[in-house]
Amino acid sequence: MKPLLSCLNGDKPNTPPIWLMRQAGRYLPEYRQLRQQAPNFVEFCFNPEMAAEATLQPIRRFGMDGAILFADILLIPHALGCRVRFMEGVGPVFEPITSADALSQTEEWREIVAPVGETVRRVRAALPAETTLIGFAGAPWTVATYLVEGGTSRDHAKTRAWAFSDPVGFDALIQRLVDTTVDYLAMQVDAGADVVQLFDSWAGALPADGIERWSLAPCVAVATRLRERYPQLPVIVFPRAVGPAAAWYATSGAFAGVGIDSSIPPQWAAETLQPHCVVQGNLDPLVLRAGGEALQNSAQSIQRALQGGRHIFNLGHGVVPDTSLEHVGELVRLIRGEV
Ligand code: 1CP
Repeated sequence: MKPLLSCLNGDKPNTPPIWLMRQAGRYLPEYRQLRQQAPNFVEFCFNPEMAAEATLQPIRRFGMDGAILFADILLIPHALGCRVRFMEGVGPVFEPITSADALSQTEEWREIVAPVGETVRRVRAALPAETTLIGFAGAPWTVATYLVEGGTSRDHAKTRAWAFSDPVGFDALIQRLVDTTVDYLAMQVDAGADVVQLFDSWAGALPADGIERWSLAPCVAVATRLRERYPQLPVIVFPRAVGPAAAWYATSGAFAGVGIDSSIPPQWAAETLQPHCVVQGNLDPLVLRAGGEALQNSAQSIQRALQGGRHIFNLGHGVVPDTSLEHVGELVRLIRGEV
């Protein structure tokens, strides 16, 4: 029995299953040590032995209900010929693109991402029977922002300018990313992923009609096409910072779960989203970092607000690097009623 998978498939367990976005990564000393052994982050992600080890590290230490594949949302554009470099203290860097033609039209990308499939197979073989394996990809809009801006950006102004002034040209880029993402996630499912999540981290940068066209519609397209191939596959979507538009994702029928960021009132999510799908979230990562009473109060009030329906406990965004290991362990025990 896998509680997280069963919950997405319709069960309502007494305590919510728990996993944390960015549960693998720099707050773990064993991750920092492993990371030093790779020449750069891309090679680390494409090394199945190392990536499988990074996936398993938080499970060994804390026993979360879900293991998220160790990879990155930017491996897809990288494999499509837009090479990414992860620079210390800067983040990901690309040569900015201005046309969908910048992406390679060949099938070579499949070979480039094949090591990610091998990582999934290794993790699958090593995971405890009760742990759900979560595959993932970036949502087309969020991936597009990195390509158009050339990296991380605060306001995504270039991407929005392109989308608003040349919507048809921008749609071609989104469409190409939809097609590739479907096949990339199918590869992860074939290798053993139980569930997949789409990260739309920058969906909240769009105006409401833009959310509908460039975040919701492409995410629904990816999920629908995946479920044509795998009718039982649960797809979770995380449209960060979209506010009440989160309801569109929940009522679309395409997703088994919707992840909510910390700004969404859990009570609102219980009333508006939970009748349609599982709600995943939404403890503020900085509350986890703070620990103590703030952590206990906040985690319990989220759990209480969402306990009438199906809930997967998670953060509202990723674990921050200077989070204490004790706080993560305490959160897992707290949610399971062990403290
Ligand atoms: O080791 C290092 O120093 C690199 C830090 C790091 C890690 C641990 C990056 C660079 N990516 C990852 C792994 C990763 N990324 C995972 C698997 C591990 C896990 O979740 O436990 C996942 C699911 C992601 C997803 C990801 N990458 C997102 C979506 C989630 C989110 O945080 O919003 C995004 C936006 C990225 C892009 C990315 N990767 C890395 C950086 C520094 C960035 C840019 C982030 C930004 O623009 O703020």
